[in-house]
Amino acid sequence: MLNSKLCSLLNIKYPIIQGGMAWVATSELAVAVSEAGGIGIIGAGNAPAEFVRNEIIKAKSQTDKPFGVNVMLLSPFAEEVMEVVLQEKVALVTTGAGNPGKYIPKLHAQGIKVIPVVPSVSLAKRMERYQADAIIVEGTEAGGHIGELTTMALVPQVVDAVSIPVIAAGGIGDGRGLVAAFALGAEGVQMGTRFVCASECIVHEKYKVLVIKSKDRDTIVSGRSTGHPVRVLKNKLTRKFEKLELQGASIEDIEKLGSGKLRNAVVDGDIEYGSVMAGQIAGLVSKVQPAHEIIEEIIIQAKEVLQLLNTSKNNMGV
Ligand code: TUI
Repeated sequence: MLNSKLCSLLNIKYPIIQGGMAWVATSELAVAVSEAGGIGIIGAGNAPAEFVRNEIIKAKSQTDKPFGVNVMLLSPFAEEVMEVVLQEKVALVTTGAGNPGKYIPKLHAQGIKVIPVVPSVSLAKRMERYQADAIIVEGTEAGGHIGELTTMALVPQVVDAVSIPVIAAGGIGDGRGLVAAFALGAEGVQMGTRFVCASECIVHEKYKVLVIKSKDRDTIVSGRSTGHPVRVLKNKLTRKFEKLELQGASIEDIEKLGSGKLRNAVVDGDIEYGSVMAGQIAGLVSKVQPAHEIIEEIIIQAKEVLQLLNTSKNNMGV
């Protein structure tokens, strides 16, 4: 089961994609995940194209394994970043926060696989029509910019609606989540929050500690009123956001409070007034460990769960 269509599509050992988190997912993390048998992703976020090129060159110098780049389509540099990934011919492009349809023919012409992240059935179907190689279906449990539906409800609906491989994301952090995703019809998972706490991840130590300390109800969605809802860990910034949104502040004022705040948390370790993006699974993340250990642990647990489900004691009376 674990050797799925996603593994053959991307030429990887395990069906695990690392989330392309802005500022967080640098070449260091991407290389570590790809070396461990998943596929690492460099998150372009709002970074200028030459910054992304440099990260790609760094990753190429450190691994022969395939890796990808996530292009955040709300970025003012999205067009230029696409040019860079075309020139550098990375193995995979994932996209977030928009419709990458117009870029797909050019990416395919360079042999680059394209896997958009979508939050709904209609977008998944549209991406299939645009010839996407697979689709990452992200539930609202995820960290960062999110849609409304849960992974549990959305994944099987997308699986029924498209023929391309579906990868589940949002709320997945261990082997149980991996098996659950396959039960819903997925061919793989994307995980972000668990990899935030990889030793190789460059986020500030304080960010990792906050994720590790956090419990089930410690994330909140801010920015619903701006049309860009973002899941983050609760802190002084989110309390300020809540107040502003309650007071009916303008979208411009609220966006001003949000912009640049992710960098403050990730790079400077400002976990009080920075934006500490994380998914609902943060409460499950208990330690910092190397990416290869995270992946091995998940695969071992997934195999144990599968075995357990196969035993007669647990056959749900059938
Ligand atoms: O993109 C993400 N997660 C992100 S991007 C990000 S950076 C950012 N920061 C502040 C505000 C906005 C972005 C942090 N986290 N996940 C994938 C994802 N894509 N979730 C939802 C979507 C999405 C939404 C609308 C994909 C396509 C879409 O299409 C709309 C349309 O029809 O064009």
